[in-house]
Amino acid sequence: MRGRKGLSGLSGCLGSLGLWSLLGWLVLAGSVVFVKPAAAFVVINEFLADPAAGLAGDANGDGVRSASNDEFVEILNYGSQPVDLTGWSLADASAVRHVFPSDTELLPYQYLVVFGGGAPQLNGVFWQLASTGTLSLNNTNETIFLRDASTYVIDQVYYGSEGNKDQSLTRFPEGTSPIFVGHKSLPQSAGAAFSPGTGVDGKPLVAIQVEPPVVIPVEPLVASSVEPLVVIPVEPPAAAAVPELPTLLYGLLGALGMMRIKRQG
Ligand SMILES: [Ca+2]
Ligand SMILES: [Ca+2]
Ligand SMILES: [Ca+2]
Repeated sequence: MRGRKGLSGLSGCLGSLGLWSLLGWLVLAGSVVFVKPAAAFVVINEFLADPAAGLAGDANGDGVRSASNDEFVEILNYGSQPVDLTGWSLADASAVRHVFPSDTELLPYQYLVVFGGGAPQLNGVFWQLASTGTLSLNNTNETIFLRDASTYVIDQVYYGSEGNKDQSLTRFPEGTSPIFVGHKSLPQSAGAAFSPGTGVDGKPLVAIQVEPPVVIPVEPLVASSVEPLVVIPVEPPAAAAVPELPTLLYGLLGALGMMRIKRQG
């Protein structure tokens, strides 16, 4: 059973994320100890192991407080791509408690909360009920695993006595913080003990807006006008004045006459 479903379509693209869990690191902060994969985009973001007594513990909003049905695990896609969670699972230290049904797609910056059971009444929240009928989260000393369809551990959280405080534990900043803190301890919660399917402040997570690159229009190349070549008329070289034939003959005869006069002299 599930609530508002994510858009279906794109298939999963983060199957290899499990490899990153090998890079997991251990952080001791306050008294909360947990292990987080180095760069997972889908994370366990919040969980409630110990619903408070009375309606204060009615996390799923169905008007009934249940120590088991009101337990929840909230996961968050902090990446920029949709993730197909089909076949992924949530488990505690003992057993798999929930297998995400087919067509479970988590959009960027979208939350999905899995409740132990009940009949959730939460407007606009993407929720599912534990497929095994229970999450069975110990209030103390428990580990929660999120695995992909290939059973690689995508994220895991260990907690001790912090889980037994009538409130959820949540990452803050959400999605990225390496530590979990008590939900009520955050000013943004305004005293709320949990925020299944929303941010600590009860609102959707505001995605980091990435400005699209500014495209500078490129003016089409304008062919530069080329002046036609100016052809300078070249005067043909003036032919050397050639004496006319009669002039040549007279000149030649004259030269012969001079030669004869010189011999006679
Ligand atoms: Ca419990
Ligand atoms: Ca309830
Ligand atoms: Ca939350």
